[in-house]
Amino acid sequence: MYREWQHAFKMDPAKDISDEAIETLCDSGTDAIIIGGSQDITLDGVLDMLSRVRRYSVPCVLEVSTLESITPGFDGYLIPSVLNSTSSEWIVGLHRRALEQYGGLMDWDELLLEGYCILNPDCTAAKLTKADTSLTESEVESIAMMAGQLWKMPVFYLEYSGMFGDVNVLKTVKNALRHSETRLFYGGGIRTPEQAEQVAQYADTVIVGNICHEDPELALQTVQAVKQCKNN
Ligand code: 1GP
Repeated sequence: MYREWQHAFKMDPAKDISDEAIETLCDSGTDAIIIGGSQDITLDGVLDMLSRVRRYSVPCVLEVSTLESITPGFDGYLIPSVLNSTSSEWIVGLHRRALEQYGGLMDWDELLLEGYCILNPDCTAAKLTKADTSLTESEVESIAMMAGQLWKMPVFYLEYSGMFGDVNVLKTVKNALRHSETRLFYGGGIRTPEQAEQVAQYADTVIVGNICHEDPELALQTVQAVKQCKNN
């Protein structure tokens, strides 16, 4: 189903959001709600948000960041691997340990591997995963080729969490993935419909996060901006 996503909201279970805002965003015409975050993610927080989003028909997936917060009930599970991490822990380490524990119980069809490249040095995810954010554009291009052509990952996620990214880098990544089946996800700092539209020209899926919590009405406008750009 992820192959059809043009727009998704990412809601952080550790951040406040009202029931009205959840209703507005779930009924907005977005293609999916991703529940995920990188700090203070608890099972209680995930369950609370899942139950509030589940009232609506929009697909709801969990982006797994800690083993303790995994719970059944989602339409799917996104598994990040941070390709520009300087620690193998965030590329394959946690994954291996998860499988040692849960490998026998997995429904493999529900899982989606995301090859992340995190480029905002100030974001929590970059610090946590020890990402090398000093990469040149051509180094990012090589990582995208590795994910797309060599490893044939289903998703390459260009992540600028909290900061609007470099559209030239996005364009280069799109080009690097052109001969692969890999879908390009972009997320980071989208605060206006114009920014959403700019990114939608290159990213297959545009992900809007923080602003869901800060200004849901503005977040809502990004759906139409992306849909219009994609359907023109
Ligand atoms: C975060 O890519 C998402 O993982 C979205 O980023 O919160 O900056 O919109 P923002």
